[in-house]
Amino acid sequence: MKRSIMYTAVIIALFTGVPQVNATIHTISVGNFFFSPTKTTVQQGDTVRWNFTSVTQHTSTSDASSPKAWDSGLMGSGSSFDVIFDVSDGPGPFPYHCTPHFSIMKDTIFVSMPPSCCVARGNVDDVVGPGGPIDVSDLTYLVNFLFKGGPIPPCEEQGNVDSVIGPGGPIDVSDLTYLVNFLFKGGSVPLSC
Ligand SMILES: [Cu+2]
Repeated sequence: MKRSIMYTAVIIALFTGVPQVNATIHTISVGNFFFSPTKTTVQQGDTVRWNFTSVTQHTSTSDASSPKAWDSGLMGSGSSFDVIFDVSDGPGPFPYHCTPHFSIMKDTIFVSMPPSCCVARGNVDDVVGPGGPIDVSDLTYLVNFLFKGGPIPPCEEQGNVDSVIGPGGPIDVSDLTYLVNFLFKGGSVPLSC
């Protein structure tokens, strides 16, 4: 009984008062008849913001082949439109265009994936390894990411505690459950990278 009360207290503590880190905002100007800069590369969790600068209206609209769909609709000078490229969107690339000027206004957003970063699954907050401990700070990081809009794990695979699917596998509540079981309930060690 005592153990489960302590466990509950830890979880409640984790849901409150964890500081957050803001992701980067990448700005792209939309003029007559261009996007600038083009071929922007972002990190997972970053925002791309299109600032429309011309009186003539344009759009930022994902191509049919883009793994993520968005459409700003027609926007004129002074308007802006944001898209967040999240872990669940995968690595892309994400081609897009301006609907009325699709033949001349084209661009692509790239999302960089951390390459072969995995030291130990469950070591969610640490890319400095090997030997970094799997501890409560990893649990805190994962809760913050999943429920509080916190930063993505520095190595996605390490946040993917219960999976051997590798980069692109989802980080979800089952990973949190696996980590809680390991840390507090004598559950299995997180799977190998
Ligand atoms: Cu246009």
